[in-house]
Amino acid sequence: MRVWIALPIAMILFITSWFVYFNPDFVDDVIENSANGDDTDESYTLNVQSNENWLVLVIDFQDKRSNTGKEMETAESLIHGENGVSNYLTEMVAGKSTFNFEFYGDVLNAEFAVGDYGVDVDGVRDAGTESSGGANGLAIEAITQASNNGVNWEDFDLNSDEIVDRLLILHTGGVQEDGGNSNELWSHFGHLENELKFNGSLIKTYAMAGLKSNIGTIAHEMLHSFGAADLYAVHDELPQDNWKGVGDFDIMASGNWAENSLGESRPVLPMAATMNLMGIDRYEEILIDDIGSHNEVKYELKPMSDSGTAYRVELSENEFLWLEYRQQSGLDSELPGSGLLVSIEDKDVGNISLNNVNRDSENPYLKIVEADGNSGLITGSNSGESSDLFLNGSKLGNNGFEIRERYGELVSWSIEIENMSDEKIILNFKTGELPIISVVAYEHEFLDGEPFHIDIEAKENCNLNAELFSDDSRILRLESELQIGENEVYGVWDGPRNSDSGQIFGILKCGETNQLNVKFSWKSIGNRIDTDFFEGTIHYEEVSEIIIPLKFEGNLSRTYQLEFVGPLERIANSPNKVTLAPGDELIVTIDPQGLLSPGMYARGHIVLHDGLYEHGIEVVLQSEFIEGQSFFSKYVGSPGQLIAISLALGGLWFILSISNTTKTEIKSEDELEENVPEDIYY
Ligand SMILES: [Ca+2]
Ligand SMILES: [Ca+2]
Ligand SMILES: [Ca+2]
Repeated sequence: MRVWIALPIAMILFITSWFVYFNPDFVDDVIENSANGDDTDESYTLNVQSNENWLVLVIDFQDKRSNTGKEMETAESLIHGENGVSNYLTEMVAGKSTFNFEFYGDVLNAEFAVGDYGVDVDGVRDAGTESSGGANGLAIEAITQASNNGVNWEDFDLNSDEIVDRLLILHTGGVQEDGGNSNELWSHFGHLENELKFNGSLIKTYAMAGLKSNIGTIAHEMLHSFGAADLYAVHDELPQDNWKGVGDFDIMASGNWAENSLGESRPVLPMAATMNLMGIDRYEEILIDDIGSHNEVKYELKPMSDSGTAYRVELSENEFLWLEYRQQSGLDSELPGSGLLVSIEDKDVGNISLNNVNRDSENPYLKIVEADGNSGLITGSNSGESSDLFLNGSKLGNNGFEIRERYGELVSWSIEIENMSDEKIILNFKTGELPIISVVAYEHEFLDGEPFHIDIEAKENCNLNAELFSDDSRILRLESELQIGENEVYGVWDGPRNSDSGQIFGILKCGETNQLNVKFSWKSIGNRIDTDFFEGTIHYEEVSEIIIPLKFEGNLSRTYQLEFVGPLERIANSPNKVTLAPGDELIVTIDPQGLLSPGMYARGHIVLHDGLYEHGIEVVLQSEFIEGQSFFSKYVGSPGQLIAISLALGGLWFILSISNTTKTEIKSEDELEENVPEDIYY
């Protein structure tokens, strides 16, 4: 090669190499941003709008080409059929919104076979082959083809923020959720790993189901677009829990599987709390302070399947009791029974926008108050039964079925079903003496020697006194001069504990006046974890262990269940359960499963659970090219550094080629570029 060609190119490569070597973060950040999902990325959803407009795309597969035109007809009948999706949505909003569906004219054609998209890899649903891109890849193909053929995306951006809000993709393959094999696709609401942009409109999310999915599943996935969360027990990390969430009472739990006697899909309505999440205005608030002490108010509830209105009562901050008349009629024909459905929603649990709420039956976001008290949904012995509903004459609150808020206070009111007919339920809401104090926090677990403490908010000054009984035969005394506002109160036990856990119950008084009937659970624990962050390196393709040093409070051992959250979940596979004592380290096995390349970061949280206790350790792992601390691995850890070295080698190649110029033909620039040794780093 001639010197005047080779030398400048070599110089550019050396300089670039120098820059990249000393600024590897630049390259690494680019790689990380393009290769990793972000676990803090919140779901993009938009509540139900008064004029809904949905784009429906139908796509077939390379091994299942449609040629009859029947697929569009099937799609039309799923949406517009007598008991189809459109009818479901219209009744769900009690006619308060209109739903329009635009069917894209032709069946779109996916490049690969069903199994290429649907194959599950290492337990990851529909990961797909590398070339197909799995379920996400199928969505991208459908969206791109439709766009190239002239879809006007703005029509489906209902709030004009340039983000497309309503998109349903129906495919012609089998469906895994309904007994299909693992090479088929699970219906889902998906987020595109890399959002698409067409004519200024961003596409971030889509709902996907199959033409073989039932109406309930299609509607369930579409409801995620409105902000509804899954309400079956999504916490499959904790195997002991057989909880069914809210079961057959909500389309977002198992209510999407309801069928009539002919086996036709008849999904039930969402519960009132879910409707509220989706911005559907179908409830009214019962305000206890407005009712005042020693008063009675009657409320009428029409069936939710007949455009009824639900009621909501605040129990404590961000905690609500929901009351709704669910009747086996209309959309709710296939409910387990008819009556007053009572549920408790705790908005402080989980993260709704991450669809991570009903994780743990001990700490639920939304749970049914089962009128039969048999906890069938909690234990998983059934997914809802008619006896879960309250009927004529039932009482609940501080009389009849006890309702306590999350801090153990018995409510200061009661509800009686005075009359229940096919048309309506009449409730009699009755208040007792409304308290001037309220428990706003309490510590339910103690290291040995730690005092019992609660936080109490007072509306007036109060000379707090209480003698509470613990079921391990002890007495806990609380005495404090409470000022208006929040007060920290410590208890004094009359003796050492006689068991590891129990309940404390009794009456909190101000002076001589009874204020609150309380029941606290308590538990003795061996330790708490005090480590919040860990950063380390792992081999990019071999199975390895990370050792996380831990700081503890307390001196004894404690057993934790482990959950891996975020991208970390895909490579961390054990342990699930571990017993830790001061001095122990947490050892986690990492299996990259071919997902990592050198220098990539895997982030996430390791969450340690024990009952209501949850402690997260933020983890940042960087994958290394070569294991160990050899000279090479110290200097070559990241793709940036590898790129730097390849650039330098490229430069060297040009320098060396100078001496051969007399024998070498002149190469075109394209060929020169091809000769830069790109293949070293992957
Ligand atoms: Ca699959
Ligand atoms: Ca939008
Ligand atoms: Ca039950």
